[in-house]
Amino acid sequence: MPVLDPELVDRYERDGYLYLEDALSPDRLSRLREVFEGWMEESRSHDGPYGETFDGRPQFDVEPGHSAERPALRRVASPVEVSDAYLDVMRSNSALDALAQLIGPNLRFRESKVNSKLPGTPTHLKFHQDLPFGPLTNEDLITVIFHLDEVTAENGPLEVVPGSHRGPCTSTGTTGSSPAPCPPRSRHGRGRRS
Ligand SMILES: O=C(O)CCC(=O)C(=O)O
Repeated sequence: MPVLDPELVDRYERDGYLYLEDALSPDRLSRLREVFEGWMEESRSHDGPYGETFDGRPQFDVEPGHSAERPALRRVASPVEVSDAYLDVMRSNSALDALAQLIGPNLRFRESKVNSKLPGTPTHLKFHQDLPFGPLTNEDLITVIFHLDEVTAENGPLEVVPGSHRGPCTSTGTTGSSPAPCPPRSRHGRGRRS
């Protein structure tokens, strides 16, 4: 079912991103926040990465300087594996219909994570392109980000470069992992599906 009007579809194709307001209800947002706060509490009893995802990565990762007194959980890998609230949002949310409209209805879920941007922490998520950092081999992919807190200019807002999805692909920037070389452009490329 189309949920985006043609002007928004054109904007997505031109800029490479869309901002959808009120994508989750306040109830669902506060449930996600509550679960995250529980994880933050739990992290007090760990002094390094802990837990394990189905594919063998640490589930919970903490900032350098994390302690029981000042817990600093910076990332939850695959929260959908350990929380019904996150799983429920992944399975059903208003962005899904928009995704189906933009890249086609035969969607496959790839991964989920929570990035927590705590004040004054040493972890910096610098400008990067996901293609070499995934690394990804196919451009028929959309990242959906739900902001759990109010986003302000001061609290580590996501910034985008409109149109940069058209290239060039650069392996610069860092998320703490090494980028792969830019892959050749996929056969299908990005574009509207009929
Ligand atoms: O959390 C953010 O603001 C950006 C996340 C991102 O770009 C990434 O995880 O690749």
